[in-house]
Amino acid sequence: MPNPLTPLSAAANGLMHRRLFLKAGAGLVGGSALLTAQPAAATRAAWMKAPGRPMSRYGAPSEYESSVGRIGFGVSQPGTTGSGASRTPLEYLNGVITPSGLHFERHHSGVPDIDPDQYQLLIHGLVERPLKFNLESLVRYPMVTRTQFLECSGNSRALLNRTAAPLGCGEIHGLVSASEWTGVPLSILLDEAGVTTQGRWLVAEGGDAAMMSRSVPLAKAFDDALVALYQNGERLRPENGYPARLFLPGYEGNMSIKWLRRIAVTARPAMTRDETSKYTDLQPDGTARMFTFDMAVKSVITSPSPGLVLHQPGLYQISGIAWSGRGKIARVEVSADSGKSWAEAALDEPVMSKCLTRFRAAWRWDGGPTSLMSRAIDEAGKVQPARAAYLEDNGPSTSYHCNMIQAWHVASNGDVTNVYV
Ligand SMILES: Nc1nc2c(c(=O)[nH]1)N[C@H]1C(S)=C(S)[C@@H](COP(=O)(O)O)O[C@H]1N2
Ligand SMILES: [Mo]
Repeated sequence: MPNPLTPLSAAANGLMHRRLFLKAGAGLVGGSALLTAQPAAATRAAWMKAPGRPMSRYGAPSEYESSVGRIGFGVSQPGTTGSGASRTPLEYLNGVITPSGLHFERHHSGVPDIDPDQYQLLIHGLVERPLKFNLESLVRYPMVTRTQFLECSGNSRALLNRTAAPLGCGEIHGLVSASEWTGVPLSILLDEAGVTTQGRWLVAEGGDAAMMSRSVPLAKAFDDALVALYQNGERLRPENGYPARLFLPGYEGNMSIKWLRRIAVTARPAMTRDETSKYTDLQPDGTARMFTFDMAVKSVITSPSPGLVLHQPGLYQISGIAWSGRGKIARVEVSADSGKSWAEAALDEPVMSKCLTRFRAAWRWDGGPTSLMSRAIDEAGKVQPARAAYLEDNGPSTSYHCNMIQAWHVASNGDVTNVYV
């Protein structure tokens, strides 16, 4: 039996209407301030009694936040230093932009140290005029800025484990980040080179020791592909492709070739190692699904999530991120009763295409055990699937593009854990 719904409830077990997050409703969710205000003049804290520190050349987070860092950093097999991944600590962030220093990293052979003065990008193959660019020439082309996510197609793979692993939000889902990317539309460079009528694909190659190579349909290249030079206002970080990377909005992260050194226009895909032996999904009928470009619609509650304990019953803000490689997020629904009833969450504006979208819902926790879940729907009408439905559709051998619904169990002592419902 669902709980009786009060006028402000939107679903069972304490989920409240999203209008609480509109201005007029803000007062209704207030009242959690720690102390009643005292006259301010009475006391002066230690940090008010002497002048503070001087300016700094390049700012860093507060030292009190020093525990916040990339997850899995430094974990790699002997002899493979720099090959592997580190993840964004999603549960400690809010809004949608990932600070550049916390953007997830996925390197197949470490971070190359590229001298910007020696950097070159070659465009050749089925073009009328093969072209070579250096950084100085690249920055003279028209640039655009877009705030969009990048997600490794191996993200959230831990949910495929038979039993729910005792992992946190960033550990499971932290191979997604969002940045403001600025760069030159690839279409402009391709137009200058003059793609011939046989050109259908391009092969992009990285300037790292792995020489990561992927085939990209020319339609994507002419749609919204960028040669990205700036990330969150500053030059790309070395870990994310300095001095230039391919950025393919909404596509699996592997295709956004970092340290981009060469683009060859071709008639057919090149069938590189990273689109044949890797980044393909074995289907129940024994065939392999390849060229799975778009990242599917997905969401996860970042708070509450494991490691963030609920200290007492009462009012909480459920908050999380939702995204889709197919466009904008249309709606996010939240459940506080293990998926039996759902309430629509409020979305932070602006909702951007192929970007993370922050959602919020007010929840009155009665102190009882339950599971919290979120479910995203994108503008293409795709709905994030439940775990059972995902497994049925994709079979047991897939390991990329996992977008099933995440459930967080809240115990009566306030501990939050990964569960399957
Ligand atoms: N040259 C090169 N490009 C690369 C990779 C790489 O190892 N080398 N890794 C790919 C993978 S698998 C992903 S998910 C993204 C990760 O980008 P990031 O490290 O900036 O988060 O870059 C892609 N581009
Ligand atoms: Mo990846």
